[in-house]
Parts: sequence; structure tokens; C-alpha cells
Amino acid sequence: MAIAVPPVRFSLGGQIVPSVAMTRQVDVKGDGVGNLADVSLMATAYGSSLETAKHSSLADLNADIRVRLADASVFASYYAAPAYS
Ligand SMILES: [Ca+2]
Ligand SMILES: [Ca+2]
Repeated sequence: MAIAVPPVRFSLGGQIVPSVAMTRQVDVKGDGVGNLADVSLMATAYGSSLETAKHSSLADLNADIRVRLADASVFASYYAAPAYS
């Protein structure tokens, strides 16, 4: 299941270009459903940010470059939901 995250705005040479829509997969392990396999990956990355070794962008479900409670909350909302691609 792809969930929408806030749009990313880019700037090139001081000129702002249009934002880009992004989504994240709750089924981070890719086995077809949000389940304990995904929780394991999220737990490993929990508390990380982009500059830390344990960071996983897959676990950063709200795309704020940190893996925190907000990401776990998003995951909990979709736990056991099937992944459609
Ligand atoms: Ca999964
Ligand atoms: Ca996050």
C-alpha cells in the first residue's frame, strides 16, 4: 500500500521549481502485507536520522528523514493491510 507523504520542494539556483508528489510503501519488506517483518525493519531503524548508520529511508514513512514515533503511528494505521502494486 502506497501512502502519500508531504510534497518535496526543490530549488535550483535560487529558483523554486514545482514540488514532487511522493509515496512510501508500508510493506517495507515487500512480502505483500504490513506485518511483523516490517516492524522488525522499523525497530532497527527507530531513533535514526539520515546521518546515522542504522537509518533506513524505507522506515521513514512520513519522509522527514528521521524514524520516529510518527512513522510507527503511520505503520500502525496500516498494519495487516495488503499491499497492492
Ligand atoms: Ca511486509
Ligand atoms: Ca519519519
